[in-house]
Amino acid sequence: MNNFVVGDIQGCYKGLKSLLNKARFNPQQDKLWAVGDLIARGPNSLESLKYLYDLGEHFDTVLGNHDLHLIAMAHGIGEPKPADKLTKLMNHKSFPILVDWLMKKPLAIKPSKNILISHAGLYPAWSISKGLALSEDIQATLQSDNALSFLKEMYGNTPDTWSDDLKLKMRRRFVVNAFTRMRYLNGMALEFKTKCAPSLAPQELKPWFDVHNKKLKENKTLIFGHWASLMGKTNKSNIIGLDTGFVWGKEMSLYHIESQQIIRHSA
Ligand SMILES: [Mn+2]
Repeated sequence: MNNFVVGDIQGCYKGLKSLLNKARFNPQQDKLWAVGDLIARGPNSLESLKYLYDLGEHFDTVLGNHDLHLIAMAHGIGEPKPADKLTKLMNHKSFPILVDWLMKKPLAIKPSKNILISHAGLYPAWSISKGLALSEDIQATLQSDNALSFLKEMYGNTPDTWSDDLKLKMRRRFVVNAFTRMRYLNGMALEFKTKCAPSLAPQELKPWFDVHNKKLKENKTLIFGHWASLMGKTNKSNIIGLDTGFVWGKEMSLYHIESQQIIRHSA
């Protein structure tokens, strides 16, 4: 059995299928993991989500910012943007089933002992086990009677810095932002505006993976997506960036866990 981790799919069903064919992914034997942002922006969000759902136990994912926004919209919170091309998905008879399925997914997941997958990365003050515990709280909340109030309170850029003393609502918002929207930090504060590659960023900003995490052991690998302008370049062998901007005409990336090789498919 092979384990593969795919970067941001963003509704690019044909690209996903081409990449899986190139890697000889066997949907009966292998397992596909995803870094989230399964949908939005690309042309085939419905087909992408149905295909991944139909993989059953041979697929798992974390939630990205677009997936969480889809869940919120399914609850009447926020409007779909025309650029997200989600109308067909949201009007389809399977939409409620697909949303229920997504709502059971976590923000962080361990495909094996020394690997953590999340959409945007791991906030540098957190250990992997702390990140997993914080993710479990959000996952449980999404499956509870509090899901609607959580979704309503989820949006916003504050607080920008973690503290163990944050009250529940602010703690959950920070956890969602760190796991699904983080790119740069200014000190320990999340900065949400800058999306460019590190060589072009203001000096005071550091990519999250360049802020030393003294709770992260050297034998641990972090896999993330979300940041297309990085084009996978983190300059660290244990930090694997898989968003390589397929939806923007570049490449879709697939990490084979057993061989540590990356397979790419160009748009
Ligand atoms: Mn994203």
